Amino acid sequence: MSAPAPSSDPTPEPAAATMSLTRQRPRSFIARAFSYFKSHSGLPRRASTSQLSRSSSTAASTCSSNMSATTFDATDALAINTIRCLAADMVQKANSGHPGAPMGCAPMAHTLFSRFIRCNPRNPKWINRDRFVLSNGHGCALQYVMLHLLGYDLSMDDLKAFRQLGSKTPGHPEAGHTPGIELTTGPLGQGISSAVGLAIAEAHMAATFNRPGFELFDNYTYVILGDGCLQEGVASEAMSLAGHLQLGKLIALYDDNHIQIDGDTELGFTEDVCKRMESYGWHTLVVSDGDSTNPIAIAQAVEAAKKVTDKPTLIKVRTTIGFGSAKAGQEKVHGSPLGAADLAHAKKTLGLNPDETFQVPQSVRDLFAKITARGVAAEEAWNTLFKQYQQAHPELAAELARRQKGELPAGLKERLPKYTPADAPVATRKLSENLLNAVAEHLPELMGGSADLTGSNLTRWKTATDFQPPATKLGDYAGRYLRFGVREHGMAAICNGLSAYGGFIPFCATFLVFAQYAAGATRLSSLSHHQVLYVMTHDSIGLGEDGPTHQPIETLAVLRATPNTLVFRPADGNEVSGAYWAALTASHTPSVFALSRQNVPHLEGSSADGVTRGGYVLSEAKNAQITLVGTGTELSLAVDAAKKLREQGIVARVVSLPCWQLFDAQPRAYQDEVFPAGIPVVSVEALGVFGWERYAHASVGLHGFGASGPAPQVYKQFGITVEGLVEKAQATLKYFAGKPVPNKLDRI
Ligand SMILES: Cc1ncc(C[n+]2csc(CCOP(=O)(O)OP(=O)(O)O)c2C)c(N)n1
Ligand SMILES: [Mg+2]
Repeated sequence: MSAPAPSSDPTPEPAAATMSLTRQRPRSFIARAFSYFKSHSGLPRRASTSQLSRSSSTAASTCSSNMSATTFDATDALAINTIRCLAADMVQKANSGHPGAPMGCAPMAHTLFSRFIRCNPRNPKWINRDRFVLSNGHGCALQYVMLHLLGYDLSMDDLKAFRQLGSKTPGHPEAGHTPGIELTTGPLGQGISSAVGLAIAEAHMAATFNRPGFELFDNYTYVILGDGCLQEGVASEAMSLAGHLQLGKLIALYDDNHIQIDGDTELGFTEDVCKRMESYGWHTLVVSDGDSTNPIAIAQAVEAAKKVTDKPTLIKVRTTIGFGSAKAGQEKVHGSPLGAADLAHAKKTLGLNPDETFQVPQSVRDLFAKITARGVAAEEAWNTLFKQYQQAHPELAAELARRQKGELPAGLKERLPKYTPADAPVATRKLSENLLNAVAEHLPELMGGSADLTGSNLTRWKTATDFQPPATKLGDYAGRYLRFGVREHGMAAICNGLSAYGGFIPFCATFLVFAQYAAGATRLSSLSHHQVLYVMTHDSIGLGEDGPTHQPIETLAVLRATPNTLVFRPADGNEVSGAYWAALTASHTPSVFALSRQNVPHLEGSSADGVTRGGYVLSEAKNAQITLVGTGTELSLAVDAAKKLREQGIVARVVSLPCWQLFDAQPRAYQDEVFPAGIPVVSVEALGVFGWERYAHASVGLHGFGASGPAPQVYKQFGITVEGLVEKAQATLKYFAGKPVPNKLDRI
């Protein structure tokens, strides 16, 4: 196992060091610049006064002379080791969890929270707070300890209930569940990617609301991330975009411990991470000793990062996983309790009482009380500023307050387009564009874009400005249209970050089939209650010639199966309006719009209000013998099939079911009106039939992948036609002749 290599040359070189703080240099420079602060023994040491003053004076010589004083004392050292031991105690008590990352990352977390992060534990939702994201979420014992010490509503008993049912301290951080947790993390790569969204949000809010003398928004986004996060593709997508967007207030600390579950990172992760990040447009720094309880080098690096305002910064911090444990530096300490003997050993090594658990020395409590007070005061000062802002800019202040409350602008519903059957047939993606053109100007919290399919997804409204660094002259930070590039997964994760920031309704777009590229993040939209609008076009075999690679046969089934997700497949203009309205008013739920490439007629009886109930009767018929149910582009097939059946003396009624989740939430009496008992149901959808057995006795749809060809021919090949539906209806009636028809709504 590679532990931090002791430096062979402890003499700092001021000139080289100064350069290293603004730009990543070859390791030799950096190692020498920071090695002075290193614990050469590899073991922790108490910060002595002489060491501190020496480090401090060296700090001044290695950085620009006006750097704010950043010194640490013995209480800081004790705090860092207390954090390490508390996290290890939590894992030990839970008999499961990850002690290694918290013990290794404690100096970084302490430095950030004690010296940099402005947050008010008494009001975790203060809008201009600095955001902290633990992207290596398996190390969450660390985050819970920090939140506890800072005075968030997280007690010592909550720490003791780590990973237990019903606790505030679940096995990975869950946004909305624990006060102070900004983002759900644990699926590696998500945290850093959504943090890019947080940083975009800050830049946009600042450009929109700040006025001379009123820096309402200037918060930083700090991230700790590990090897796993940097290995994940989603992180590359989002970090690449962050570099392009020049998000200078995004600062990521990389827990460079050379260890992951399988062992040393030598096994499969040997790239030069800093070089990669630099090529993405990031500023990079290296701290060669991240273990020290005198973490001045980390503090200096963060200070240096803050000075670079046109690039995000990655600080690669060399740490030792499980620092203090006898298993330090080994993968064994990644994800198992230390065990009683090793835990006692660690406490002893780190200068704490080996016989005590969950100990917090009074001096550490006192230190954190000061940090908390500083955060409370920071918000108070901001509140005073905001009061003055209200006087100076009353309209902007009211607008900001509205957005923070999550209230939609007055009169928005009236702006949604309405259609009649006399209107010309048009693709539902185009109807979505019409809607965006009608509402986007009046809905400033709407921000998003497409993964390089703007012309296909039709998501850019006529008056949109791109969100771009002003220096590029391609747009500005007040712009609301994001050019995500072909980065579907990063795009969805970024939207989660925008939503988590507050005051936004983010949207993103691609072909429906590529929602599966984004699945890691779309799942977290649902779990974390992020209101993200997914505009997913080319929603069936109806996309035609691009063929089965692009035809989303199973995608809607997955999304429909995901809890807290609204999936809409609207059939025409009124249904598109209904779908958007339902999504805009579902403030804690993501929505997916499955939209067509091909034109649809506006149907008699179609209803925006009906969509908000999930399903409704499009055309009723007395003494009906069969119900035809469809969604999206196939609803008109059901209407035509009903007419054909009528010619044959068979009475059919037609139901539109654009959103299963909303329909399932209706009272049973309403559901019974839509699907009356005793009448067989036949469904039609140009997708896989999976799932339709919930409502239908027979289904017209796909039983395998689609095919490449002009859409009408592809429909014909798979029998998704008026004739195919008529035949299926006839067969269904024949099957049930003289037999009872089971009620599909009867579920135990
Ligand atoms: C997307 C995803 N894949 C796999 C895992 C399981 N997992 C949790 S931690 C981990 C290793 C991560 O290594 P690193 O980030 O270096 O963490 P360290 O061991 O240094 O704490 C893995 C594979 C996960 N949480 N998320
Ligand atoms: Mg690691």
